[in-house]
Amino acid sequence: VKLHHCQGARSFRPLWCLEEMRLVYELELMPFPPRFAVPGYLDLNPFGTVPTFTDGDVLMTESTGICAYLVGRYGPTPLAVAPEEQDYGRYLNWLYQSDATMTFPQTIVLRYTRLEPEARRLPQAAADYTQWFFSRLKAAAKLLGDGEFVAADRFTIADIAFGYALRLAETLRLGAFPENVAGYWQRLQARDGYRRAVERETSAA
Ligand SMILES: N[C@@H](CCC(=O)N[C@@H](CS)C(=O)NCC(=O)O)C(=O)O
Repeated sequence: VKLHHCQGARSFRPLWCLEEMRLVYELELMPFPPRFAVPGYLDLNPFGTVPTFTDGDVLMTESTGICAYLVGRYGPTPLAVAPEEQDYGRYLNWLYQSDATMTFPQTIVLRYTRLEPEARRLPQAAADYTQWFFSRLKAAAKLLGDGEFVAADRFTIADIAFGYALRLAETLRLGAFPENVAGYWQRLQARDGYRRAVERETSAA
């Protein structure tokens, strides 16, 4: 399997999953944004975004969807929660909300504080979407409670999905996390799989 990745981008989710599962893979690290920076990239992925993941004829472009593919196709693994398990719904909810609710507002902040040229920056949009993120994070903190992981009392790809949203917020220096979320994020970063993913990303860079 092959993963196209840019440093710090959402493609870190499948990279982390590949490392947690100890699968063999090829990593292509590209400059950001690849749609402009990598000639021909749009022919591979018409969205021009990262990740792009290929497995033979399979082409995928959604970071959390790729994690779900990996645990389904290359499992069984405790990283997946099965439909028979009590926390299946909770697991799916965290999987989806981690990108749609917890990552999306941050991309607006990123764009209008850093990626756009000075003249097109929008401090008000950045401030509003930072606030949007923190009100969602407050709700997420309530759902997490004093749990060690987000679902099923074990580390799963739902933690990878949510963990990346926290990684991005930290990179963007959006502000302090609620205490239980801060402790949770520390625990995730102490994992061997997380560290291997960071090392692989760093050495590829
Ligand atoms: N929902 C997609 C979003 C993918 C996405 O928008 N990736 C960003 C990086 S985090 C990107 O490639 N942006 C560059 C662009 O839009 O050209 C996912 O979770 O993978």
